[in-house]
Amino acid sequence: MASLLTVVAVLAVVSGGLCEEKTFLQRAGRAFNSRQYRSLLTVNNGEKFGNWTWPEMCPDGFFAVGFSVRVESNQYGGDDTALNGIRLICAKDGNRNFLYSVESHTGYFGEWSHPQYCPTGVLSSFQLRVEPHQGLFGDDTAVTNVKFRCSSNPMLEGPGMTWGEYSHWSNECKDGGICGIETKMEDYQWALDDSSLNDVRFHCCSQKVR
Ligand SMILES: [Ca+2]
Ligand SMILES: [Ca+2]
Repeated sequence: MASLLTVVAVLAVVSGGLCEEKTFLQRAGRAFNSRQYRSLLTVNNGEKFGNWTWPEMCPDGFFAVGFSVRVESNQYGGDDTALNGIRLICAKDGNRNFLYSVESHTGYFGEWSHPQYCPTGVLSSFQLRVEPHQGLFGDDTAVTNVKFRCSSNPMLEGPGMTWGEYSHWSNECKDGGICGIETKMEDYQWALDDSSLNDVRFHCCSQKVR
């Protein structure tokens, strides 16, 4: 009996290890942009530089369950950009071993953070922290951080910068969850003042539509 239990324990360890190694995570890009969505979640404190770029959607049946951010550290006297991008991680039916990511157009500065996940459920609303325009000779950064609320209620805050203020919470995506992203991005300014990410909006998909 002892040897049988040992075998079971060894098998459990081995299969656990294999599952971790087999986690599938692939960028979806624009491959699933024909997915139907119900609404766009927006906030009203986005900055004015740049243009809306392109949407990227999780595949049908997938919803965002986590995210990471690309953030440039404090450049002090140099040109700061703070948040450069947000990457949504999409899962289907709570299976966290088979994932896609979407991010729309992201900026060129900083490092991607470790992903943060809802313990259960999906991302359902967000707040954006934005530093207002710093004037003609100031150093603009625009979006500096983001928070998401999970459908299971926990709130996740990115490891962004503390400049500026948070918006109100966006509308809540009920009976489904966040399923896509589109960024408003200032083009690279060469030797001038970069702000990178200026605003973001998220697609809200219903659980039922396939
Ligand atoms: Ca600076
Ligand atoms: Ca700047």
